[in-house]
Amino acid sequence: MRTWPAPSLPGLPLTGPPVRVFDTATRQVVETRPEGPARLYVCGITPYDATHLGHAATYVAFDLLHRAWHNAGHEVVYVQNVTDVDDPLLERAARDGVDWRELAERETELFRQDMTALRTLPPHHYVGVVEAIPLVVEEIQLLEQAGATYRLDGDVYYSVTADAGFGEVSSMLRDEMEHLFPQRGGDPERAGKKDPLDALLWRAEREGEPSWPSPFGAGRPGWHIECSAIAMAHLGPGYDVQGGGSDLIFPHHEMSAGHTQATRPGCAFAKAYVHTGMVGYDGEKMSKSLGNLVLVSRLRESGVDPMAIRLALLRGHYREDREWTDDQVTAAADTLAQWREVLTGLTAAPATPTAERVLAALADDLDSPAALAAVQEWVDATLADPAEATDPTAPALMRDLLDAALGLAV
Ligand code: 5CA
Ligand code: ZN
Repeated sequence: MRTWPAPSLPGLPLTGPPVRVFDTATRQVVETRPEGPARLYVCGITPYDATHLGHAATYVAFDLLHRAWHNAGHEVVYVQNVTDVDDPLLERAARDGVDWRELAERETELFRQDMTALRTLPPHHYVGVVEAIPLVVEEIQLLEQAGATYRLDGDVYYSVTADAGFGEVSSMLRDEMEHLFPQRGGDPERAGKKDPLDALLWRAEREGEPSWPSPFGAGRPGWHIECSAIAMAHLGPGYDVQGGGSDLIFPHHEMSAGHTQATRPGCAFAKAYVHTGMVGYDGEKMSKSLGNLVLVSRLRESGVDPMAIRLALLRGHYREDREWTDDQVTAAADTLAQWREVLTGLTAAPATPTAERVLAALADDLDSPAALAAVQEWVDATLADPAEATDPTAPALMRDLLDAALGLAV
């Protein structure tokens, strides 16, 4: 798929430290150790509605990781999918009487525009499921050969018992898995399944729905297999970070990892699994199904500076669940106005120590609140003491730092 245009990325005169992230599977902060390019996969949108601030928070968080790796001197290969055929998309298209392909393309295009406005670095491979169907079919065939599948009325299921490591991504107890599975696309009640948690790999053609020919009969992919197949084709096993919101820990990331590990014994799907907290609004998780959305595109249309949206999102730590309130963007706009004034000065307080602190904070599990606090201290020092604010190189360095490390064009 077409991705979106890359924002400019200034080079910095200093290098950031090795990047550490909280890994859900081992429940600790781990140092990433890319061998060759750093390899990142982030689960993309299901394009049946416009980008809301929860999505934006998640993609901005992984953009910080992309930038932290870049600033630590790594080349990065970033892959993101688009779930452009799945139940919620087909249901929404049917409800609204639009072609599912048109709906998907329209919302994906809006997402590209939102991501461009927010200055998130684009993925190198932006892959829709529809275009990845041959990859999905191949991956299901590998699972079949590994004895990890069974048929049920024309559908193909994955046996969770096939991966000895099942449960290692989420560390969830069976009870919790059974509770979450039906809420997140699973069908534990379906008669004939070997285990209620077994996941659908291929759904046989149904009246009025799109389908593609395959060795298992005409049909379409289940959800989790798309991310296994796309990640394996573009990154390979043991890639550095699998990312997404915490609502994807189970079943989605557990299953995507399991699908891959069942066919490649001894290989981990990813080295670390990184999850963002949920952004809420009016006391509930912001979600397309609940409809309590604050849309990035709507804020932009109403004249809000996208950099104020980005700054407001960066003020929370990516791992915390948080509540969006409408005043956050106004407060962020005020801060940006103050920073812009300081940055247009001919001199400022020396900025190298601040740059070191900012890069260190971001390399330490993407601690954007600490990075922003360091920036604010520098701004305050520059404003408070003109005698200290005499460094002519500082404004340019800070401008480049804000852009390269935080994605803020100020
Ligand atoms: N297409 C699948 C992934 S393969 C999907 O989950 N799509 S989505 O459109 O529902 O979500 C896209 C991304 O935004 C996912 O990483 C999801 O975890 C994240 N996300 C969804 N809602 C929120 C929220 N309220 N706060 C933070 N992140 C969210
Ligand atoms: Zn995914």
